[in-house]
Amino acid sequence: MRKLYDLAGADENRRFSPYCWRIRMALAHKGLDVECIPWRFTEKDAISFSGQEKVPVLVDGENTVSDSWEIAKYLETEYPDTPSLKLDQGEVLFIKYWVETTLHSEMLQILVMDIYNSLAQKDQTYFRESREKLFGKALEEIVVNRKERLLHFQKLLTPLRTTLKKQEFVAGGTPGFSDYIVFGAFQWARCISDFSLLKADDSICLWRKKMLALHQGLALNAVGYPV
Ligand SMILES: N[C@@H](CCC(=O)N[C@@H](CS)C(=O)NCC(=O)O)C(=O)O
Repeated sequence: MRKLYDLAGADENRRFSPYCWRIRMALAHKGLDVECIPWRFTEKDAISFSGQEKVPVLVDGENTVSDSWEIAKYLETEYPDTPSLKLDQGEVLFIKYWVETTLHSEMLQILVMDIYNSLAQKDQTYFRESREKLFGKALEEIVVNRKERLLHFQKLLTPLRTTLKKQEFVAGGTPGFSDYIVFGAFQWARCISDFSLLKADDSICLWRKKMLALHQGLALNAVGYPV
């Protein structure tokens, strides 16, 4: 059986990694079954066989692949007869870096306390120490101005919003890995926090609804908060 090491909170069914979500969606896109194994930040030993310390890690028969981008490329090469993730368009890489450097970082500063509060106790110290070092302040201080930050975040979404007014999905008429990359970020938020990132009339909501419903509601049925 194919296995995916997947970040979990105190509740092992709360799976909230944006990087793991892109891969879960990509596997479903290709119709590939997977067993998702709950993994906590401090369980580095459990994935040491992959030669690095982060999830997602995919174990597919004899093959072990880590890093969501490498996994997506692996799936395209290894399963050429399944629906394409449309990785061959070079722009996907731009989406990846835009999401990772801009969206994730803004979202983290909005959600960091919600993440902390949802973590298994053994992960909380590690998470607090590593993230406070990253931002140079206490987690509680990072989120104090999150209402103002939200307005800035919603502005950052303008290119996404405008694109989705003109086409059904980020990748065009049908979803591709670009959609899963962007959606992974929104699903991260939905699984960990009840804080609303989008206004109800934001056109991005329509796309998010479609993404939640894909693959028999894979993302919609996950443990999380209503959007
Ligand atoms: N570049 C990696 C990033 C993966 C990543 O950052 N994963 C997080 C979970 S969302 C992680 O495992 N972090 C471990 C840690 O912070 O110690 C990818 O695309 O897969």
